Amino acid sequence: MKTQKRHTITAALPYANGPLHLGHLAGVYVSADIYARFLRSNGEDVAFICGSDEHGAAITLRAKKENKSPKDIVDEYHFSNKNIFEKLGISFDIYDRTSSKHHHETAQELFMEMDKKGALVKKESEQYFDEEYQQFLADRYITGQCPKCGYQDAYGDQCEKCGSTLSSSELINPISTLSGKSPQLKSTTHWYLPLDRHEKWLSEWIQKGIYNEEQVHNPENWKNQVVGQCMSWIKAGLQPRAITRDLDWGVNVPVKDGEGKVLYVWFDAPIGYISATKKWANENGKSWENYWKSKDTNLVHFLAKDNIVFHTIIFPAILSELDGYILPSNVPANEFLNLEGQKLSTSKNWAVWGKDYLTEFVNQEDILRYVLCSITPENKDSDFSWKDFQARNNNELCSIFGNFVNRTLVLTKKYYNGVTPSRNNVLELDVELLKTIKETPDNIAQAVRSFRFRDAQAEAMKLARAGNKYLADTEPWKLIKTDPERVKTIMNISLQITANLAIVFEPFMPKKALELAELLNIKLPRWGQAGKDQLIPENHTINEPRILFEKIEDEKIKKQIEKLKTKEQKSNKYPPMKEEITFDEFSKMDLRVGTIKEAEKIEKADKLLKLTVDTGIDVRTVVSGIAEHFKPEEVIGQKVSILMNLASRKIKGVESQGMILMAETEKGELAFVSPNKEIDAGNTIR
Ligand code: B3M
Ligand code: ZN
Repeated sequence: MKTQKRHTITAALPYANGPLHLGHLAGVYVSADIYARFLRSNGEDVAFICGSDEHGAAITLRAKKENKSPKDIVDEYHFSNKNIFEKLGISFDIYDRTSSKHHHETAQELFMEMDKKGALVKKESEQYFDEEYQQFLADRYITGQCPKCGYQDAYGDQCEKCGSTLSSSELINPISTLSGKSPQLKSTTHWYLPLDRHEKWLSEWIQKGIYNEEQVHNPENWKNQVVGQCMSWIKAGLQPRAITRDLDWGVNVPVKDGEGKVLYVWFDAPIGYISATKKWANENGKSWENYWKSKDTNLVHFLAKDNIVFHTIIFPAILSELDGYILPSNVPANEFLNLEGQKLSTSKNWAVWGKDYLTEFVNQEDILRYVLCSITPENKDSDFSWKDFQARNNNELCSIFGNFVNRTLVLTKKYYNGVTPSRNNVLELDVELLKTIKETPDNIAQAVRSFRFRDAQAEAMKLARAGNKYLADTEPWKLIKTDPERVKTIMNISLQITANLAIVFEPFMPKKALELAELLNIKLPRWGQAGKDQLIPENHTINEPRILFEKIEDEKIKKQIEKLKTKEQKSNKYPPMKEEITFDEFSKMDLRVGTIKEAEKIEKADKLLKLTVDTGIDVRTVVSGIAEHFKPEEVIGQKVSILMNLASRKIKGVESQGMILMAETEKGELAFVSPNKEIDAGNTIR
């Protein structure tokens, strides 16, 4: 395989609608960073591109929920996520944003280029429209019953219960999440990417690596699960895909009839890679086109498995219609990371947040990188557990790597006042070790280039292990009395291993690598120097020894596990607490004791009872969603708590005045909230 010297490396743009957790880091960014750092260290030309994905319904929904503007949301998370990446040493050359002007311009330009050459199809179709909000509803703005499994709260694009991909027109009883009412179908125009036209070449490209009659990648280097996902899409038949939306947040559609519409987020987001490259190139005196239009460039997209088809089918189809763009040579998607055996979930707060880690494990960023790399879900889902985290730190980083380095530095200091001793006659054992030093970088390089980051790091660790064993076997602390000449050789070789460890661990633990170089009093050498056994010359003086890795105590791990457990209880059992309100806000509610006088079913409404309630000051009708729990005759005479001054509303044609309070268990069972001694209707509750 020809080794390319120029690389465009992209990492999926995180949505700026929430904080980063370990799943994001292990799934995408740690792998991508190792790859980028390795290539840079090897002197290759790298553009490592990322940024915030700031469009789409994910953002506008979050904004609505928090009563903020989309701009507020993306500003908040853009900067906080950027900061987390920086602290973890993820070495993006640029961390851009898709809400920026230059991105909008690039996305519009490329859309127009495609539109002009007839690569898009304009089509009218019926879409759901919310009359009250005067707005067409993007998929995520519609919920309803899943036609496949019956789940009540499926989204317009997907059912989270059974995982089916849906279109909003398939939902049974669709409801607008804006008004809570059922939306109407209304006709609207959109632009489509006719994926059906691309099916044939995409299939050739994915399966055989052939594009434009040329072999551009070797399909054997692609992960099975990536090829598998692509082919199952292709086999199902590719359909035209709408690339515009009726929304007011996003990149405006820059052509006639485009008013009030924006580009679909999955159209503009990958173009974000291009606009970010342009910005970076401009600012650094480079030509962006070299990174996107040169056949000598190796384009690699890093992402997790839920983003595969966007990067292997949709974005390539877009690129193929644009002038001169290359396609990715690989899309080494990772699977998912679980947490303590359970699926990570942002909404259930079942996650370890990057921000929390950084504040609770100060100066231990590289430990996280090391552990996440060790458990990267490269070919199947994997699991993060705090116990395992602790074990990898204590048993591998401290007891092997740290122990070896520390002994080497301390003994050098003690025996030679920190001055590197000479190497004299070399024994069989030493020769073996020198061979390991020499072979290690090539083994790592090979693994990194084939996206086997776990293996790569394990290879680097093997060298530390070999060094540690060398000292344990030769016991220089004993030999120093009987054979001081031999000890010189041993310590010299140990220092060479230490220097090599600094180089080969740089892609994995960049801060520790620098610290190590500092301890050795050398400038961290580049990859090209790795494998050499004269990196530390005779008579070179090292710095004062210091411990490189600290043990993590049980107490600290216990705290983390407990923190997760409370999260679990909170998220699974009871809904989260609502926002704080003032006493004045509370006292606006007129709550009283009432007595149910009559009850009857409401036609065509399985859940509702029509109740006649004596409130002491009047007799009124209240519609209540309790019919699945109580028969009408069961509730007559029941004392209840009633919210009197709730604005009246029509429910299934019946005017309802007020609301009966019910206690609800986590299983959905209902109980009346009523006074525990005889109290007349009309008395207040406060
Ligand atoms: N914003 C990431 C996600 O699905 C999505 C990636 C865009 S990459 C162009 O969480
Ligand atoms: Zn379903």
